[in-house]
Amino acid sequence: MLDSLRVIAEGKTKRIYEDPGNQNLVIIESKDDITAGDGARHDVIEGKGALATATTCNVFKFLKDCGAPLAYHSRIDATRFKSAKCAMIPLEVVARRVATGSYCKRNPCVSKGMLLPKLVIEFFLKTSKNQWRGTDIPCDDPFMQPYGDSKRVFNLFVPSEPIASQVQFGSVTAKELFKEMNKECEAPEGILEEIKYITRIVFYLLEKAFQLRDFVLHDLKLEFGIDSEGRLLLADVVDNDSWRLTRNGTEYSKQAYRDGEQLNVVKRLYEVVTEHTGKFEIPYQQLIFWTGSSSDDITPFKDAFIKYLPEPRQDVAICRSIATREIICSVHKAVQKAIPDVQQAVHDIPDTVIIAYIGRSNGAGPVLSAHVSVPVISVPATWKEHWGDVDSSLRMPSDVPTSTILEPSNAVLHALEILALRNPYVYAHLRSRLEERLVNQIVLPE
Ligand code: OK8
Repeated sequence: MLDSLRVIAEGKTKRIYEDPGNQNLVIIESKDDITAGDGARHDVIEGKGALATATTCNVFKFLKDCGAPLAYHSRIDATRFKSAKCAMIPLEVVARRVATGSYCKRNPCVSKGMLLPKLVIEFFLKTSKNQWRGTDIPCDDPFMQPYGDSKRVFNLFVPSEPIASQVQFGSVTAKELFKEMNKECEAPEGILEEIKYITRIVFYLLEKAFQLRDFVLHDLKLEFGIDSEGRLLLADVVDNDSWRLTRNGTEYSKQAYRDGEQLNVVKRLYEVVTEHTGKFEIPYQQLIFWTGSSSDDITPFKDAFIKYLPEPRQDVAICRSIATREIICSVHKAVQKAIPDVQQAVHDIPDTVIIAYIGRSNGAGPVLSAHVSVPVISVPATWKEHWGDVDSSLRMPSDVPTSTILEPSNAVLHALEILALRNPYVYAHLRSRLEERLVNQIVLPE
């Protein structure tokens, strides 16, 4: 059956076929080959193609649930899946949380293993046979360094040499990238910015999903394409060859093969990663807004919730994953109702955080906190007029661990940070916002 399909492209580790049933789709088949050093090392590991397909499909299904724009369509069998037919953008897009690999070669003043609190996003130009648009170049996949603050022009460098000791051997503009694909593109710089944004979000989603399974994602390589309707999509594959990934300091990704690990060990590492990616998920969680009266206006909390957790930008099915619930009940006046209500709500969705927004004597948060085992954040509603209201949730008896936050938006952010500990979707959005104001600092030796 496969023999009768037309091969559109073939690389070292995969083959792309036309889909005979749909001209807008292709079939991506993973092979058992594993290579390193641009083909310098090459082996065949029986079953690697099936592990690569399973990992890619696990990752793409998870990313789809999170609203990422994907070319991925559906799995066919052990080694093949369907994907939207895309004109591929000739870029390898790398996100880095930890300095390693070619990054350290280009930046020798950065020590290997240094944490990059602000994700570094890099572009490499995808080339083959040391050629770019008919011109000889000294290496394949050169590093693209933005020219000054320009988002339009990139100077080209050998990726494995210190940048400081090189003179660029050429340059490429955003427009030329899309010309190469025979796509006329009106705002190529905008597409590159969008690629960076999607890469960041995808990295954060996978970073948290792996953290929850005790892995550390160090870096990640993605590729993008544009489908027949002009949509920018994350395409190609995302498998154990696409990242560096450790657990208890042991390398589990293709880096283990690059480092010379035995093939049977490499296969076992790939099996473990496939198994864990199959368990990636978005948990079902709840944020309760508890007020003491219908006169307590929770609009600022709802606004903050939308600010920190915007609706996904893509038109795809999405579980936003956090159910919000409003409960109006004076704990002073109806304690006999409040306690079973809060206990039932937490029983229904155990992964819950409660914000108690109460005017005057804001003892509701502390009382709720004493009767459930989830975090309760007390927000005194009338502290501006009566500072003394704050005291009623500050000095607590033992075993009443409520926290007190004055600003509604900080209370919501605090609640989301708690939920983000177990929720890749929430983590991705909070982290994206946070990193807008972070910088990476290099400590130079004295
Ligand atoms: C890639 C991030 C890390 O298969 C070959 O022959 C070439 C192959 C290799 O292993 O040498 N190259 O497939 C590749 N290049 C980069 N990455 C690849 N998968 C990933 O990109 O997560 C790599 O795993 C940065 O890599 P760096 O530090 O080498 O630039």
